[in-house]
Amino acid sequence: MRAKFLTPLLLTALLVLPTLAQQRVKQSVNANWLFRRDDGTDYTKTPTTPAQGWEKISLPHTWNATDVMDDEPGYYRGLGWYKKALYVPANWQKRSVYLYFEGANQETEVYVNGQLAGRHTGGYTAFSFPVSKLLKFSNEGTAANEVTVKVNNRHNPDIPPLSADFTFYGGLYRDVYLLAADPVHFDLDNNASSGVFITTPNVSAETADVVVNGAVTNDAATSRKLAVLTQVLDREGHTVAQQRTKLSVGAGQKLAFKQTFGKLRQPHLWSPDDPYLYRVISRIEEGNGSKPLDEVTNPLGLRWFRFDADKGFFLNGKPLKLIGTNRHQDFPGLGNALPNALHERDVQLIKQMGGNFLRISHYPQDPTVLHACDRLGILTSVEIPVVNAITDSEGFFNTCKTMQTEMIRQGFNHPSVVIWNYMNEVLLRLPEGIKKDNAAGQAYFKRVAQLAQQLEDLTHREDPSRYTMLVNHGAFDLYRDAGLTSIPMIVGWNLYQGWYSGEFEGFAQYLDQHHRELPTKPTMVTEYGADSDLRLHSFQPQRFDKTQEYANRYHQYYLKAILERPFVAGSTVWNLAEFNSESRQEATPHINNKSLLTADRQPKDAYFFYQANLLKTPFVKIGSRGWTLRSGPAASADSLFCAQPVEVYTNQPIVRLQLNGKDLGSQPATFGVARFRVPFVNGLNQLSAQVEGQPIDDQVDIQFKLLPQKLASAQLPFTELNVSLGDPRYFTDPKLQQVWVPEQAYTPGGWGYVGGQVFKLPGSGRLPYGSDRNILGTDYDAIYETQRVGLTQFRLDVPDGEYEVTLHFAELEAVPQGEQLVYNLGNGANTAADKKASRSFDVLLNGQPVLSDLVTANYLQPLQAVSFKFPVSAQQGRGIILDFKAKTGEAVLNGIQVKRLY
Ligand code: GCB
Repeated sequence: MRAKFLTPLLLTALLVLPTLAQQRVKQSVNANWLFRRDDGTDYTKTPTTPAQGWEKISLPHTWNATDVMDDEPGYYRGLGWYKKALYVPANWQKRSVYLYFEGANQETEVYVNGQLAGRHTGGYTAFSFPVSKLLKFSNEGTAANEVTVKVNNRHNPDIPPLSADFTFYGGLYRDVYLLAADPVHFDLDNNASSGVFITTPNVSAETADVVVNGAVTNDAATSRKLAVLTQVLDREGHTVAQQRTKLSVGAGQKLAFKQTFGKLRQPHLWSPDDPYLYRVISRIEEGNGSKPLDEVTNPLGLRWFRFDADKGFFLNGKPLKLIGTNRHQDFPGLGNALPNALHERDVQLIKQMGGNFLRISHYPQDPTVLHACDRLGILTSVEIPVVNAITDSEGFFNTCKTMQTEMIRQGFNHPSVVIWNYMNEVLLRLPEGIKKDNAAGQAYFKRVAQLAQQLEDLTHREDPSRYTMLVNHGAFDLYRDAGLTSIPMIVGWNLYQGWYSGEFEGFAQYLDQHHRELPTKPTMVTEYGADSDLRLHSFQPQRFDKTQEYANRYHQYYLKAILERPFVAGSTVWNLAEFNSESRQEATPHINNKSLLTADRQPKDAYFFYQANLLKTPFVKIGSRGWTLRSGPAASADSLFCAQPVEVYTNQPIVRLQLNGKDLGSQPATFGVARFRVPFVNGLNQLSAQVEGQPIDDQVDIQFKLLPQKLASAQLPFTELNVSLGDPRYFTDPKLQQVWVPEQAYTPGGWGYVGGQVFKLPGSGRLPYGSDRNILGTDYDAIYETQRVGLTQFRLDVPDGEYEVTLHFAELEAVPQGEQLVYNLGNGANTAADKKASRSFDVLLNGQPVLSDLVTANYLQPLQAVSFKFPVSAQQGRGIILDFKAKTGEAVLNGIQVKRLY
């Protein structure tokens, strides 16, 4: 049937038809569930009122919200049971009722009244099952139906991801819905999709063609004469086009329909700056439209786009550099079971950063995410979780294909989606016995390429209008030789030069290599990032020191290199926010902190740096917001300030800075950053930044603990000192409001160590100092991970008085762990050859032995934090002297705190 086009005058007059009550009903059923872990019982058949061992919960829920943060390696990966009493109204008896799950990780069986409704494999896509035949309705004298859901997050070699740098939280962690439709309805059995698929084969500034494909199911007992009415509505609700298609659908039949809306005039285009959405309402009618039977609504964004190997990305005919982040779907304390508002908040944060792109990594996420992207104007790529490796089995191949199909069909109508991706760094972890250059390796690479090709072909069949992408780690030849750079339409690179290995410059060179060697292949930088633990700071940042300052330098280099290369279509920072990766150790165990935001979504300086470079409205922010408790030595023996660098982020040319009302002058901003040296004084430092000619400014209050060069200084009376040994970094503890300063050598009148050297993990290719192991029994891993080895004294020439001294130790030389779990994207980097420590030493405090025979057999246990607190009196101007007397091997010290009591 031909589309009917309406004149603008008529359009404004037409409003949406009223929705009728008896159409499709969809209601969440998240409340009042019961949960228990596996105890060997089959709970599909047990009665509804379980007495013991069941926990009352509501959805979304995961059973791993807390065990992923404890000191026990691993987290529960197994079976969990959910039960719910479900009341279904009597008037649904003749309707088609479905249970719809937005996602459950990762193998799910759903039972209704003890009978299997369906099974689903894979943790990140939605699924739904028809349940009408299994239900009891409330007029049948029975109170409730019992829904039992069995969920398993065990490792299953046939289900991706096999391994990855994130946590595979188990549970019913997304919303569950009950849906009741007329027996005549839009297809409800198509991979939990909406059953209606919209494409926009031709869009220009002048006209747009819209095609609607779908299917109508007739589950009624008789054949029906029907019509599908589809209306395209603008944002105000005016109908801009509509079309009615007649269908005769036999009993039990499913019939496809297609509606083509040619040449919609002057479409209001969708773009990041103006994410204009139309709505497409499709309705099944019977008898001249008087009886609507079913209705679905889908978003419609009119835009066109292309990727070019030389010039990057174009949206609506104009070049647009795609800049944004990746995202994981977890939050502290909640695991992956987030309320929708937190999903949406992350998309808002990308928008507020000035970003226009989100790589939804490494798996499809809650439907809220794509809705928010459509609405806020964030372009996206979505991917299935084929990460690190594949299993060469029919089961694995089939699961991947099902996942890809579900992902595409479920996300099909979102205008924000421009790319479907299907692999991430698939050659990072070669399975047992497989080497790059052995025959098994060659056979494996061939299978990976076959799977990639199958997913590529499937994606083109499912959705020829989007681009495909395959994402690799920075091993160019490996992926090229395996054929993986020629299969997808876009090659994504995850590049960490200057982090896992090499120097920053290697990043730019790598991009240029891509352009040179794959001149026809569009590319994106799909990941780049550096760890930054907001508590750690350094003025001599080094690779792998996890300080915010190193991460700042990293991003400042990378973004510039990306923007300078038009052939790079876009980039996504790894990662928007810190996320849980249970097997990670390092300064904050279980957390990957390569991010622009902390786990609870507080901005790091790098977030401001992106704002300064991306926002179009005037912007200024003083960096160090998360570093409002600082410390440092006075500039000289008699000065009362300490000059330290502060970065101000702005998109304006010049910034003026004031400290406590005193002008510190102006600095030009280069690539979004103006750099100052601020003479911090003891106590409160109020910094304020202004930009000329703009009504914007910014203020930060920083508390500074000025350390006198001579501890007996009358002007700066000694109160406390916290020193991290073997460490050039500052560590601020926001909870205890304490600041730890880097170690220094003792000088008379001052404080510091005597003798020894900085601990360095033997054979570690990338750690500049210290260890990256989880130190048990503490939240202050960073303090215990560094150490001075072989010191003979630690001295403080404090004035006479009463003090408390706390010594912190952890033995860092430890036997190797079974598996090195932390990601290693460098070249043979993390090959630390651990050895068993052999040391024994005594500690004397002002001549008194306070610790005798510290050995691994007593307190000095490997990777275990231990601390000792001692009261001490400083008398006759002798200060505090700690002597470290080694009997076997060398003495060590990880941290020291000295506090004046009175
Ligand atoms: C990667 C992976 C990502 C990791 C990241 C990292 O390349 O794709 O899953 O989390 O590196 O931080 O090592």
